[in-house]
Amino acid sequence: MFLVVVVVVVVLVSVSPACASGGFPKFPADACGRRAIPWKPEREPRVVGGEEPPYGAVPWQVELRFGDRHQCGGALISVRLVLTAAHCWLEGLVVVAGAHGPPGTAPYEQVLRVERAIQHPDFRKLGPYSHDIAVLLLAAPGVRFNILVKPACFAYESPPPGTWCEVSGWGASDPSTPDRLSPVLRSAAVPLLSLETCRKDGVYGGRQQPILDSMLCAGHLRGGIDACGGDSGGPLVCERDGRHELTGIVSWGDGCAKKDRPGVYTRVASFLPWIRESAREFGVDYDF
Ligand code: 4AZ
Repeated sequence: MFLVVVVVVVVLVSVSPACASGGFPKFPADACGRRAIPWKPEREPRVVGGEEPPYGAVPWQVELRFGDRHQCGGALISVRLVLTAAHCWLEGLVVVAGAHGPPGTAPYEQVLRVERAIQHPDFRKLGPYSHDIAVLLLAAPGVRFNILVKPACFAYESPPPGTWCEVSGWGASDPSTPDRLSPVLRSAAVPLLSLETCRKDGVYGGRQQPILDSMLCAGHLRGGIDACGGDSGGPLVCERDGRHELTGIVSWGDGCAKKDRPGVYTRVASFLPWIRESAREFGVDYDF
């Protein structure tokens, strides 16, 4: 009788998908971009810096830390690949998945070592923020996915201007103190703007950093809601058919939430061949 109980327990434990993923049911490998925790940030720009989503509602968000210090955001695109901004990268960063509040306080935090990093070779070539993208390879076996920690889908193309997307990060929530980080992850809804609007004279026209085709602007020309210091490298996702696609990476802007100064993002769809090539160089599978 005892033996039967042991066998049953062993079989149950070994087939239970929950056990392989830290207490949460495993999700299929193709389930990128679907959130298990419902969340939709308000579209009215009432709070500079957005709102605090429930834990796990931005499952692709990672934090880049240097020691105990917050450095930047990033986004999971597969078990071992993270996309971030090139200007975020410095040797010795660790990637934290499943983070929410101060280090060590979220129940499913995973601290992951970065095995290799590739900054785009043209970073800063056409202005201080051109080609602001880096791919990080996490040390094997990579992230343990669960319903609160999973990748965003890749955006093969950017949705049209006017589409509402979401930006998230631990960046400042008060633009008058851009160096004071938010203690918790925040997220905000922002509409995409056309390149034409963003290049206007009263916006980013005639500046040291031109708005390149490989950039994307999002936010409100009237100001009030935006990414800010510390959000860099983090995700701008847009929903399509219930899946969230990584459309932009927080890159730069003139201040935060100012009138006629929307946030500028790296346009992820422009870098598909380079990301593929980087994944190949790392020797990891990434089927896109
Ligand atoms: C930053 O310093 C930063 N308003 C990120 C985004 C923006 C400005 C600054 C866009 O990380």
